[in-house]
Amino acid sequence: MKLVYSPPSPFVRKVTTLIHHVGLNDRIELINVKTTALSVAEKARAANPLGKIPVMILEDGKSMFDSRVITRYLDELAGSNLYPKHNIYDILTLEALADGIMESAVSITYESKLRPKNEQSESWMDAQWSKVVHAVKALNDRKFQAMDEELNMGQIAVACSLGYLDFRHDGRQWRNGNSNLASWYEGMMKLPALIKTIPTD
Ligand SMILES: N[C@@H](CCC(=O)N[C@@H](CS)C(=O)NCC(=O)O)C(=O)O
Repeated sequence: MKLVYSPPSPFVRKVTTLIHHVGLNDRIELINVKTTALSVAEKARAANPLGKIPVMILEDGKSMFDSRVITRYLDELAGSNLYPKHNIYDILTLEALADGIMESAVSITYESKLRPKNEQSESWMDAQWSKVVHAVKALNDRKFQAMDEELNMGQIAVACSLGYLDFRHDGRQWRNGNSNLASWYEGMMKLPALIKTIPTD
């Protein structure tokens, strides 16, 4: 199997964390691409018409995306039970929240890094950041029970989303007023697979 990926992407990190955690490294060849909304990598487009990563290419040549589909597939393949049946919808909801944080945070990165200054919209970036703020506050207030259960994919996704905020939006200081979540994140960052996948440019 092959994974079309890029180390800074938080969506990719969900998948690579799972791969390290369950020890599937030897079975997956990594194809590193640089792709953005404004400049799509050929290899990403060839495997996913949307041009987005992560994309898995299976042994039979079929493509699989997006991150939530790949993580479920690999979890089943490895038998790692990171989506336990008894609270699957809580876990998927937590993962969806984390993915939403990533979407808003990545879109702010694109707006601020890819577009010329005079075309950037501060109010649009503020609106995206406001989604992040509300999501982080809800996590801090422990509105999602799956955060405090055995290790699951929702928790890994949340850790990847917060790691991305540190990586690209450090100046916005998500920890302010969210010390409860900051301690939870510190605990998560003891997981070796999360340490191995800390984002880099
Ligand atoms: N919903 C997708 C989102 C993936 C995504 O947006 N990936 C970004 C990298 S962080 C990307 O490929 N951007 C290129 C683009 O938007 O064309 C997932 O969960 O995999």
